[in-house]
Amino acid sequence: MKRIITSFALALLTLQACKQTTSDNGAKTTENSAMDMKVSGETEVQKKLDPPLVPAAIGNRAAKKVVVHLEATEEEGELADGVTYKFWTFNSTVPGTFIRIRVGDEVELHLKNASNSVMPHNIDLHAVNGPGGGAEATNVAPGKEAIFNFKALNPGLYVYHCAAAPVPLHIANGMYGLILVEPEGGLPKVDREYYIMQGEFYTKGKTDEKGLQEFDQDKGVDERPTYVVFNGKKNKLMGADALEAKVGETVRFFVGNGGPNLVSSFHVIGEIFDRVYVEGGDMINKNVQTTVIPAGGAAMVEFKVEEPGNYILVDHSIFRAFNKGAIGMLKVTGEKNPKIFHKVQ
Ligand SMILES: [Cu+2]
Repeated sequence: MKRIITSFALALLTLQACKQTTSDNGAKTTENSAMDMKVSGETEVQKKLDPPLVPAAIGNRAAKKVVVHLEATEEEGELADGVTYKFWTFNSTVPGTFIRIRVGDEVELHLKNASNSVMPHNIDLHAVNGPGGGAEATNVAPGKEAIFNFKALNPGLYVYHCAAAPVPLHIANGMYGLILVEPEGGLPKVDREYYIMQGEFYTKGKTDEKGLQEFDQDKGVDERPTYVVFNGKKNKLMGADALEAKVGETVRFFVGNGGPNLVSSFHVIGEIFDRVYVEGGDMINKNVQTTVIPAGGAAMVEFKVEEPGNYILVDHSIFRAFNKGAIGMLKVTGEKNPKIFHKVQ
């Protein structure tokens, strides 16, 4: 009897020692074990791809050192057809370049500020454990470069943004993006991945008023955006820029919300999210119609496309979609499937 009790106590102790969080997606990393992970192999220089594209999946590789280059820029671009705006960006796109690493990776992040910038900029990555998410360490004057190192301890999909003063202005002008920290062993394989980030813009002129538009501080404070958009432009992901998939494929959207003010109710008309990584973390919700994405937050949504057609992406706070620009399209091609969907008359 004594021996049984001893072995039971031993088993309990072992269980305690191995305590770890096992998430729905099979991630088995604790912050402590991530901290102890050694990096190995060749240093990777992260590829710069423009949204809605993302770097290839990490898969099963070991933790390594990754060098990320970002450049803060201030440049004019199109906010809507015939409407221009002086955007502040990371790597000349809104949102900025998608950063893709795995838990345990050591990142050497270079933030350059373009020589023709007027303002200092920096970066706060929500994936970082450390003061300001790196903001103080990267405050950089025009023409200069700052470098800081961090180790990714927590898997998930995280927002990064500029946090230079005045913070709301830097975010309102488009300085945000996403960083994905994949769990050990990677994310489940899917056929397509796309990067979508919502943000609001506050202009002096009304929605669609032509010409170069200035930032409107009062509208910003009052949370009355002139534009709510995906990927930096009204109706950006429509027409030639629509996303694509084929019947039978699985699709994953990395969806972020830069804000600066609004919470997004992300929805795809005619589809149901089979899986949502709630708030970009480990928890998975299934069979979701609309997912809430807070300002400064993100979510991963996955679904299989069963029927050809045009599927419309919206913020289901619906005036934002049809009047202010938070609308996009996923074009699905392939064989019709009358068992799933057909018009009778
Ligand atoms: Cu900035």
